Amino acid sequence: MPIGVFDSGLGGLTVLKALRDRLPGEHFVYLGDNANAPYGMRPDHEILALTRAGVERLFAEGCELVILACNTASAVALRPLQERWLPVAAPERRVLGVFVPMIEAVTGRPWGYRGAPLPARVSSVGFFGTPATVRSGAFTRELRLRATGLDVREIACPGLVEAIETGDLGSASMIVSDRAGALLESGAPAAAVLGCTHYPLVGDLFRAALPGTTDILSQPRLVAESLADYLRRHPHFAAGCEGGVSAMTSGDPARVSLAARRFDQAAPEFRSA
Ligand code: DGN
Repeated sequence: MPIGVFDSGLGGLTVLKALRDRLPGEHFVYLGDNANAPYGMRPDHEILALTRAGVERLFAEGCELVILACNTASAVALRPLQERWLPVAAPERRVLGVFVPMIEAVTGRPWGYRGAPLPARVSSVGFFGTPATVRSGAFTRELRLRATGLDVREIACPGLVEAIETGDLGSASMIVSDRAGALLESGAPAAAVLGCTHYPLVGDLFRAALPGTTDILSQPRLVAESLADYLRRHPHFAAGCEGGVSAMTSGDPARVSLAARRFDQAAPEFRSA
């Protein structure tokens, strides 16, 4: 059966590309909620309702496993969906987010670790995200369950998604250097997470604004590695159909297909959800 990939819009194509590169034998169905994007400035109850609707749409496409490529949806909606909705609505299906692979990379131990919190692989980490993701505090909360003595600093980057979507690199550059400056006020962290689907698209700006000693973790690559590992442990969610990709949007398919090529030259043609 196909694997669903949900995003608020087109940013999740960065994750989809890494998934396709790492798992060429899988079939992915991508759903971008372009009609309602961006999510980053929305209240939590809207993000939850929209994410649930997106997951239901992907379930209707036959996906039994859905990845929330969107950090905002992962931060705000994943736990409520996994804990309260899924066990009742579709107990045999799974929804995974993009935070777990980052937590594993920072702590240096697997998600399933259930012992007492231990010192992490790194001593300090900076996390850049949308205002909704940072407001949720989900990254820090999940880390603190597993790691002691870790200096975690979350930095919201309002307006950065919008600047990237409109191709306004001047504004993007100003926002990145301002926000990196805010992070560096209390010293350079050992690692930094670009915790938004869009930020890897301006990864060079973050690289230039942060010292060379700060290790920038690549979320799309880590998410793809983590999914490959998950499928090894849960083989019944893997393949069973030919490798490939299809894409749906809640927005205007022609316009979205055109915009998608700006994110990824090889982006698939979108159909209406
Ligand atoms: N996909 C969102 C995220 O990763 O946080 C960014 C776009 C948005 O909806 N704000």
